[in-house]
Amino acid sequence: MVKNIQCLEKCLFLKLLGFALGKNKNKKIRLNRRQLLVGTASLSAIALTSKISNSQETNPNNLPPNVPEWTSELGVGVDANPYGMPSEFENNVIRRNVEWLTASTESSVNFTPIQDLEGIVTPNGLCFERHHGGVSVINPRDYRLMINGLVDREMIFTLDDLKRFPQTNKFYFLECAANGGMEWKGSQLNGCQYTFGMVHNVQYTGVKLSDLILETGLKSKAKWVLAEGSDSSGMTRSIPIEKILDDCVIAWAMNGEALRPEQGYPARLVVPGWEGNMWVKWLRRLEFGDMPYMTREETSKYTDLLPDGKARMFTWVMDAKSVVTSPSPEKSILHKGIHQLRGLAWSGRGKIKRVDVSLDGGKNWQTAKLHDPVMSKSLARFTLPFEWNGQELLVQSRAIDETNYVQPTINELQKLRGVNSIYHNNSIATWKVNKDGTVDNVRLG
Ligand SMILES: Nc1nc2c(c(=O)[nH]1)N[C@H]1C(S)=C(S)[C@@H](COP(=O)(O)O)O[C@H]1N2
Ligand SMILES: [Mo]
Repeated sequence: MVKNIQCLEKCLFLKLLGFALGKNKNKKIRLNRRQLLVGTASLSAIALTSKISNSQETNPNNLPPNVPEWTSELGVGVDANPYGMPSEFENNVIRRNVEWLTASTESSVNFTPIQDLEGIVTPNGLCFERHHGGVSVINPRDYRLMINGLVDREMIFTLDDLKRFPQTNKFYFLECAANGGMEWKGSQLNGCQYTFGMVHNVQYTGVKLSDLILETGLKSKAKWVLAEGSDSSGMTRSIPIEKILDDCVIAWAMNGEALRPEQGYPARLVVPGWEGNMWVKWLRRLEFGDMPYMTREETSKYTDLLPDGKARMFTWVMDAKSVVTSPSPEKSILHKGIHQLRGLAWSGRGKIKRVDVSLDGGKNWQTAKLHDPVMSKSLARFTLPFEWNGQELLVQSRAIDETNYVQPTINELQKLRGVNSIYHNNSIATWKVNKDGTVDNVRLG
């Protein structure tokens, strides 16, 4: 159990790579949809579900000029749903996990169904979850945040204390550093959700740490902060003081309501633009110190083994990245003619400046439309109309952020970092639209 928890993120993906290598000993790793469906129960279940929803037949009695059945009877009353749920016809829009990637459900991950979402806000119930020791259940009356170490006054805050400070309300994306980790060596998972879905974007309400610190005071020697979670995983990370004082937030609400238990109820750390692992949930303590604490999560984990045997560490920022969410492996093209290509782009360094889209595997590029609002360290929505007449397409998107950083190809990334990494794969993905309109995750070159 302990071993499972400790090596999960690495094991998960190594297991997955092993799976691919085992099946393709002498070939380049290139699994197609058919092979994956044969190999995995969870993916076939998804194919089945989408088949069911696609095959729901139209009832001609409900079509004009007839009076549809829902008009001739009373609707459901206001007492039916004290807390509203999506339409029953949207039951395919759910978080999903990959069973054979999962050591145990308590130390696991599921994925946001980004292919089914519009705009830039992730609904609370669809935000991917990543926890190393399950979801803690905390009565907010028993919640305390302790601040100790190199401060003038060590203090303990209740949740109500935190809510009396000036508040901030900002949108930020959170991306797990392992998002797309399975795709380092070759295309593996045939889904937008599985290859890009460890990201969510919500509006956080909370108190800026720079405001909270005015209360405790800070010793001049304080250079680092240890953030500690109160869940069974004892998640701990070191964060440099410059970042803490710049834009870090202790949040108690997301998208207007209290944090969901999965997201760290009643309070979590928000570390805008930096890897998800640092956004400590169920936050119980901040210790100010003069050195990084070198915890497991920043030494053995969340470091990248490079080709020369050295490892990169403290790889905090999430570099610019984008994905076409439709068409995508889950979003086939169903008819010929004009379509709206849709996608998401984000950067941990600031605002997205431009997104380019290619339909021919990167030979020609067009500039997509970026939709307002485009905010710093938040998902941005892009669209591009295109015409499809039954031809094969190789769809790609490339994000450029306000620092002029350009999202790399996988070949460029592998040249720098080799193929042993799990974390920080922000490379351009390729979706191959087949002649029948189905779409596959492929690797070019
Ligand atoms: N206390 C605690 N904080 C945690 C974790 C955890 O297991 N325990 N997981 C981290 C990881 S690896 C990620 S990617 C994000 C996921 O946040 P989410 O579950 O809100 O998507 O939380 C981080 N914070
Ligand atoms: Mo993560």
